[in-house]
Amino acid sequence: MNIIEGKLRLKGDEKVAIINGRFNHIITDRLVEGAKDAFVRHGGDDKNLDLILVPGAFEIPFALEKALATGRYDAVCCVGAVIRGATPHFDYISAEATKGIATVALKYGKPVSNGVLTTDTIEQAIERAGSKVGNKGAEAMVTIIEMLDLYSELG
Ligand code: INI
Repeated sequence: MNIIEGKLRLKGDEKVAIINGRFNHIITDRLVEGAKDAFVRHGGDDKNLDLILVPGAFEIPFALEKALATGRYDAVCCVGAVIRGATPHFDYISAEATKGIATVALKYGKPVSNGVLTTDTIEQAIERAGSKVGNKGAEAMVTIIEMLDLYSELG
């Protein structure tokens, strides 16, 4: 059986954007840090990494659509934090962000990852933004790196 699987390697010339929904920026700033660190550690060039800021997770799919339409990016890593405790419309925002990211990604056929935290409490968000449960921004960037390699394998 032939197994086709992306490797965690970058050539160094990949152009990647991080889109960050700034709402709950105490958390999302840490996700951006994690994503940037993962990009550079895997051989990405800091000069090829753009950070696009939007007000909240709801706006991420709109910026994603615009960013991919420019043709400038090989992949986009989306990060944000939707926290139920502080969000009466939690379900609406998290569902729209998730659905929108997937819809736009399918339209452009480029690697896109969803690093938008959806948690019940701020404590759970902190745990996923560089403490007990790791950094979901870093994980989202690693996903992009694997998918970039897989897409180049698949041609
Ligand atoms: N946006 C988030 O990213 N996370 C949240 O927890 C949140 N809360 O709590 O409301 C949030 N709201 C803003 C939303 O994403 C939009 O920016 C806003 O509705 C304007 O369109």
